[in-house]
Amino acid sequence: MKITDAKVIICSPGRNFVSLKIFTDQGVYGMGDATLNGREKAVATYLQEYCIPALLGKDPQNIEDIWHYFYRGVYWKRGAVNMTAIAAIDMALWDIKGKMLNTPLYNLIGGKSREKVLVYTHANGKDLSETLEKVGEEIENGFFAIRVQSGIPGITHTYGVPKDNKPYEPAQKGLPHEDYWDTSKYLNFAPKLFQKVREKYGEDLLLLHDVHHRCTPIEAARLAHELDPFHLFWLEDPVTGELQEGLRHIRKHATTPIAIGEVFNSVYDYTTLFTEQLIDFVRMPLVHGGGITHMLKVASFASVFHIQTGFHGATDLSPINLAASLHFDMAINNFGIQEYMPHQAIVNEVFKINYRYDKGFMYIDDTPGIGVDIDEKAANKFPYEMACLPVNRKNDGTMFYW
Ligand code: KDG
Ligand code: MG
Repeated sequence: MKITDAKVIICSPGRNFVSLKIFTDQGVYGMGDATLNGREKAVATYLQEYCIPALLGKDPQNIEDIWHYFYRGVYWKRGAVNMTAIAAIDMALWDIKGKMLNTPLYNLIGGKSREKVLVYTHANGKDLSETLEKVGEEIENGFFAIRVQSGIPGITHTYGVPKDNKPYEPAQKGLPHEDYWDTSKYLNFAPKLFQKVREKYGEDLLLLHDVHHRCTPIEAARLAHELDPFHLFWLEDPVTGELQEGLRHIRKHATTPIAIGEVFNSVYDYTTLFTEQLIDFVRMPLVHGGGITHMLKVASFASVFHIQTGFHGATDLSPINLAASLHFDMAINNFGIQEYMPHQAIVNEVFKINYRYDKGFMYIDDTPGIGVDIDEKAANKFPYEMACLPVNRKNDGTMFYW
């Protein structure tokens, strides 16, 4: 069997997505997600200029070998652009294998470990009272795991809270917009928010919160400690994760579970975090983490240390990634939870999906392979529009993490 052709499809139904389609001499093709929010064309060009020419003629059945060809073979290992391109190739190859063997992806990676996938959604409000209302609405929608983010008194616009009641989408057209951030205001407010949520909705709700990389290790330790009484399911990205040792501070002071890694792309980003048991959930998604082949290894490594998965699933990851993640979530033993931010309806005009949400869980059908296809005619109606994630400054103008 041989790869005969491959193409990159860039479209923007409400937001930008990059997809890879790999064709074979057996008439079967595979689909992979290659979307890297705000840097879409970097991955697309890398695929078009360097990866696709090298793929032609290779046997798509040899997924492991092709993975290492693009990981080791380029010499320049790791990095978000590289690992996203490898992920797209890898997903498309697993999709082809499933189609050739006429079986869904979850059967190729161990079969079903469960019948449905626990998901969490987002509840966001411009202030505390609106946030409490939104939590109530999501409970009505059947969710029992909810990520809570709120506007903070004294900060005009906060991460995770949509502007002007629009659907949440942090990337904005053109070059990056500038936001403003104040950690001390946030640290004073966050414990009050979770106290109110618990008072109003009780102990049973699974509560999650995303710090979005904005604390120093010692600030994160204070926050995690002050949130301990509210028994969060997880506290996400309390610190920017490059300094793996920084997580030790949090562990010394708190038992709030920690999720980290949506901006990671390699198992080597996790070695200290795993072996010292500094985290509880792996956030790195298939699409940025080198695909299914690499993430199977990361998940196995994590399982040794009682660490579970909780894959990133924001709307800037395409339906192909979401479907592949759901197969993965179904199959592995140490699955924890899956983030689920529904795409806007217009996205499903382009992507034909095989999953559904019902009462707090996601279900995936048994279409062979990953099971998501793209309608290229529909995709052509939505051309790429440059959009970037914002940048953050402190009130004296200092550049900060977004
Ligand atoms: O592209 C960036 C978003 O995916 C990210 O800001 C969303 O942090 C996020 C989350 O946890 O969903
Ligand atoms: Mg996050």
